[in-house]
Amino acid sequence: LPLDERLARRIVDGERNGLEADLDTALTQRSALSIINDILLEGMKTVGDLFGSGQMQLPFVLQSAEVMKTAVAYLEPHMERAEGEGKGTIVLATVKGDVHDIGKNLVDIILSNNGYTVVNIGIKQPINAILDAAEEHRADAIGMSGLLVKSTVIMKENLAEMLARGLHSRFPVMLGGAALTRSFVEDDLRDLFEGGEVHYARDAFEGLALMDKVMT
Ligand code: B1M
Repeated sequence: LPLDERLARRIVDGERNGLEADLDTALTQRSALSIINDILLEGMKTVGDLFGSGQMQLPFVLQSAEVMKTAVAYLEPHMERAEGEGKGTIVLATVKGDVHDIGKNLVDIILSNNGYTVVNIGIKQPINAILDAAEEHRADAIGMSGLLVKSTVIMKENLAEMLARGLHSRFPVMLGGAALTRSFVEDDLRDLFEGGEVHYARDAFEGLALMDKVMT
């Protein structure tokens, strides 16, 4: 197989042997970010399709996710870092009940490489933990990720909780993850979050652009 296809295949098959060597070769041809976005994420998409249609079982999805994480960790030192720092602090979490963190961690990498301080508190985080971290680190914004449909409900509850505590005007919120839609966030949730700021980011780059806008 050609290198690109072989790399995507490694994600689908959860095949780690020889991964670093292939990544090294790929790095001579394209940027680390392009390897992630244009090759590895395509593999992850195939995994999602196969799992969704019942052609792949969960333990294999987990293996694919592990290879994806290994690849991202290997590529991270090769990513460009933009000049400047101190653009702001954001607390990032995957919401309560949700373990998916590959996307959240990509957002972390992209923001960290572009001048933000990211406090990544991990997966399955209840709103209390998110708000405690935001207070403790004097965050300028809160980012919540979630991939399950039920996580969209949790996000809504989290915003309601922020509103109830009067914290909506203090922390702008960015939401992301595959189960969300732009209209759900920008129409439904925004209506609920009156007096606060809630934004949708389709991917890590939109997340960065959004943060740059929110912070100015
Ligand atoms: Co799960 N899973 N999974 N899974 N999994 C999905 C999400 C699913 C769509 C698969 C499917 O059915 N086709 C489905 C959800 C269905 C639904 O809710 N309607 C699903 C399911 C059902 C489940 C379980 C319930 C399965 C089970 O146990 N029976 C279970 C849930 C456990 C739980 O959370 N409580 C489960 C478990 C797992 C694994 C553990 C095996 C593994 C996760 C490993 C890990 O993350 N450490 C896993 C995986 C890998 C997937 C798929 C295949 C891939 C997800 C992924 O990493 N994509 C996924 C299929 C899919 O998404 N279509 C699926 C790559 C990643 C980069 O994309 O996270 O979307 P994503 O991030 C994007 C954007 O969304 C955005 O930026 C990123 C790109 O730049 N973004 C943000 C994300 N967060 C952001 C935050 C921001 C801004 C942008 O600001 C804060």
